[in-house]
Amino acid sequence: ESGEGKAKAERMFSLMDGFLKNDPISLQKDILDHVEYTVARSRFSFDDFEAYQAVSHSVRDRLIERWHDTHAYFKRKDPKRLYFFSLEFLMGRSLSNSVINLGVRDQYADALNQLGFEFEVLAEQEGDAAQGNGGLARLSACQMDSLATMDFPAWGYGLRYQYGLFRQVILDGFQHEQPDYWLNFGNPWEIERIHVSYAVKFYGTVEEQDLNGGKRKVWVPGEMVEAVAYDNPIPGYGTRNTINLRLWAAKPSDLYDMESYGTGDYINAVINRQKAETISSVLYPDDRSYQGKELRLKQQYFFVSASVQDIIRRFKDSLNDFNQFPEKVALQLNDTHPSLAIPEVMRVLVDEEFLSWKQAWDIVCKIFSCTTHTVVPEGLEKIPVDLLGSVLPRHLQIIFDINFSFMEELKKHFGLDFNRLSQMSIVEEGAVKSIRMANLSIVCCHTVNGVSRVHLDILKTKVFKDFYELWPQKFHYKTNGVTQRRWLVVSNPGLCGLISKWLGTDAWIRDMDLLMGLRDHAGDAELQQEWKMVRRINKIRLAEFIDAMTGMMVSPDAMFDVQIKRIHEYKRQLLNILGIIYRYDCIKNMKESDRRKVVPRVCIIGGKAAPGYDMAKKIIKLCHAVGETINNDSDIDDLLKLVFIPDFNVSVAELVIPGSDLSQHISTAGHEASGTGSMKFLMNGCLLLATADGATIEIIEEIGEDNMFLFGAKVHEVPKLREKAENHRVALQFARVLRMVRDGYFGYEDYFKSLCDSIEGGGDFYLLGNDFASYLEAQAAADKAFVDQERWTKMSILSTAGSGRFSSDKTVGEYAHQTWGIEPCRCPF
Ligand code: C3B
Repeated sequence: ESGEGKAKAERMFSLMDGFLKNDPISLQKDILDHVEYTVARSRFSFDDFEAYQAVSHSVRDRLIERWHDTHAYFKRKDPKRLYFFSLEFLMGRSLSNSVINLGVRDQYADALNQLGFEFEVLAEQEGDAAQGNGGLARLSACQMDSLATMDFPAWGYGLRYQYGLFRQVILDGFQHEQPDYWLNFGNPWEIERIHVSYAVKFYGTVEEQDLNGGKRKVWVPGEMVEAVAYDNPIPGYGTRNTINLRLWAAKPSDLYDMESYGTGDYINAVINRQKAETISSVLYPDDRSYQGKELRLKQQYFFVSASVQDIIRRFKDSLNDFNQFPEKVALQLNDTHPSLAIPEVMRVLVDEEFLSWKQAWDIVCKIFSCTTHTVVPEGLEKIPVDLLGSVLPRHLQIIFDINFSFMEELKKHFGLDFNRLSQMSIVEEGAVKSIRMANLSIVCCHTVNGVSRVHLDILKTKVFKDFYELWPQKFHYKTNGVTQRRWLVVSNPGLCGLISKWLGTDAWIRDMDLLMGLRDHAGDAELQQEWKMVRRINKIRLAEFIDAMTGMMVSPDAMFDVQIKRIHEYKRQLLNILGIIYRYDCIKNMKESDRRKVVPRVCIIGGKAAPGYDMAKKIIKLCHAVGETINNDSDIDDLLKLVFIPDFNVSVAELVIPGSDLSQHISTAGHEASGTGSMKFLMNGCLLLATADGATIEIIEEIGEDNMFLFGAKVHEVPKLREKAENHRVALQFARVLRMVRDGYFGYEDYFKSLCDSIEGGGDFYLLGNDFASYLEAQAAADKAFVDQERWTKMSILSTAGSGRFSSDKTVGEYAHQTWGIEPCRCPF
C-alpha cells in the first residue's frame, strides 16, 4: 500500500473504537442508540416492536463487520467460488438465528433483561421472510447456513420479491389468500446497495454486424430494466465467516431518454417506467407448475442476467483470461428455474467477450451443475418457443444452436432413432413448440444431482432414462439435509442443552455425527426422565399456540400427531383425514370399557394449497369439516381432536416440530423426491409414521425399521398396483369412511364429491385405498408404543441420535467435494 493510503487507514482506525463489543453494557448502549437514532423513538419510551427493531439493527452492525472481513478475505485469497442460483429462498426469521450463529445469544438476553425486555418476546415480533414456497426453497436456506458455517467461499443469488408467499386465512373452513407485503415494516436484515446495479434487457431483435471480417450477433433490446442488489449477510456458526445472499430488485432503468410532448404524455411515460418494478414484485405461489407465463420467464431471466453480470465483473477484477473462468467459478442451478443462465453465459462470452463458440461452450460445460427436485416428467418446466423468442430472441437462437450440435452428437451415438432423438431434444415439437429446460440443463451441466438415493434411481430408470444411458457419469445424488442450527439450536433450546449435557460437548452443532453418542444413553432412566420433561414443556408451548390460533384447548397428555407441509394429492393429507374419520367412528361405536384403552390424540394438520389447486383446497375444507364434527362431539371428548393450524410457515414449524410426538410423511412411494420435514422432526426426537419414500428410505437405514412406523406399498410395487384397473385390496374400512364423506356426514357433499371420486375405483392414482389398511395398522402400532412411555422415549432418543446424517452440513460437504470443487476459505478471527 502507498504511504498515503496507509496513513489514511491508520487515522480511520484511530477514530474507531475497534470492533463492536459484546459485553452487556456495550450491547445496551448500542441498542439504545438504535432506538434513538435508527428507529427514531425516545430511548425512554419504546415498545416491544421498536425494541426488536433496535436490537436487529445492532445485530446487523455486527453482521456487517464480519461480512466485510469475509469479503475482503475472499478477495485477497481469490479462491474458486460457488454461486448458488435459486429463484426461492425460504429464510423465515433472522434475529434468533443470527445471535446464535454470532455466538452472542446469552449476552443479548442479559443486556435486554437489564433494559426490562425479554429476548424471546422481541424475537417473536419479527415477521417471516417467505421468499419461497416449500421444501425446495427451505433447502436453499439450510444450505446457505451450512455453506457459511463450513467456511465455503459461496454466494447465493436470487430475487427480492416485494410480496412473499401469500398468507393463508381460513374463513368457514375455506382457504383464502392474502398478499404478504412483508417489507411494510422495514427489513433490517438486508443492505440496499444502490451502486451495485446492472441493466437487464428484454425483447427487441437480433442484428448481424460485421466484425473483423466475420459476423457477429448484436441483440438490440426493446426494454431495459435495472437490477439493484440487496445483500443479506448469512453468518456461519463458530466462525467469523459471513457470506452473502444477493437478491435483485427491479427498478426502472435510466438508460433510456424520455422525450415527452405534454404533461399527460410525461406522466404516462413515468408510470410506464414504473411498471418495470413489477418484475420482482410477486413470488409465484404454485410450487410446481408454472408453465408459459411471461412474467415468470422475465423473473427468471432478470435474476440470472444480473447475477451473471455480477460474477463476470468480479472475475474480471482479478483475472482477464476466460480460460481460467472454470478455475474460479462453479455455478449451481437449483432446479431448472435458473437454467437460462446457460444460454446467458454463452451469449455474454460469445457476443460481448468475443470468444469463439467452441471456447465458450467448453467453459459452460465446466462451470454448470444442477439439482433436480422432481420425480414426474409432467413436473418439468417448459417454455413455449414463441414466448421465449419474443422476450429473449438471442437466447432462443443460442438454445437452437446448442440443440443442433447435441442432435448431431446423438445421431452419432444412437443412429437415426427418431423416437429417441425427439424425446431427448431440447426442443419439444407439438401443438405448442416448447423448450424443455431440464433437457437444456442436462446437456450443458457436468453434473446432475438428485436429492435422495431413491430419487436418483427414479431419474435413471424413468424421468431421464435416455440421458442416463448416454451420460451415466453425469448423474449423482446428494441426500438432502437440514441445518441443525435452526432446527434444533434455535427452535429447541431445551433439547439442545440436554444433548450437550449428555454428550459433554456442544461440538455436535458443527459436527452432527457426534449425536450418535446418545445411543449409549438411550436406555438411561435419568436421561429418559429429562428428555420427557423437555418434550413436555415443548408440548405445553405448542398447546398454548394452538389455543391462541384456534381457540381450542388440547391436553399435553395426548399424543400430538402432526402433518405439516404443502397440501398435495401425492402427500396424501387425505389419507390422514380418512384415518382420523376411521378413528372417530371406532371411538363412537366403542363400549365404555374399551374407551379407557384409547390413546388420546391431537391430530394437527397444517399447510398451504396453491391458489389454483382445487383438490388441495378441498382437502383443507374437508379437514375443517371433519374437525368441526369431531371437536364438537361430546361422545368423543378429549379422546380425539383435529386441529388445522392456519398459515403454516417457517416460524410456525419451529414451534410445532419440537412439540410433536408423531409426524406423518405418507406420500405415495416414488413421489417425494426427498422430503426434508421428516429430518427436522427426527432431530427433535419425534417419531415418524411414514412410507418408504424419498429420504425416509435412508432414515430407516440410520435408525432401523423398528424405531418408526412404516407402512404402505414400496416404490417398485406402485406401478403394478396402478395397472390393475380395480383395486381389489381396498379395505372395507376405506369404503366405509369414504361413504361417510359422500353421504354428507360432514356436510358439503356436493363440494366433496370430486374429491371422493378422485380416490375411488381405478382412479385412485395415489393408492389411498390400497395403502389404507396398512396405514391403520401403523397407526395402531404407534398407539401401542405410546402407552409404554419408556419404550417411546427410548425410540425418541434414538431418533435424534440417528439424525446426524441428515444435516445439510453433510450434503453441502459432498457437493463441495464431488460437484463444485471448492475448498473452505476461513477468515481469521
Ligand atoms: C421439493 C420436493 O417435493 C421434496 O421432496 C424435496 O425434499 C424438496 O423439494 C427439496 O429437494 N420440491 C419443491 O419444494 N418444489 C418443487 N417444485 C419440486 C420439488
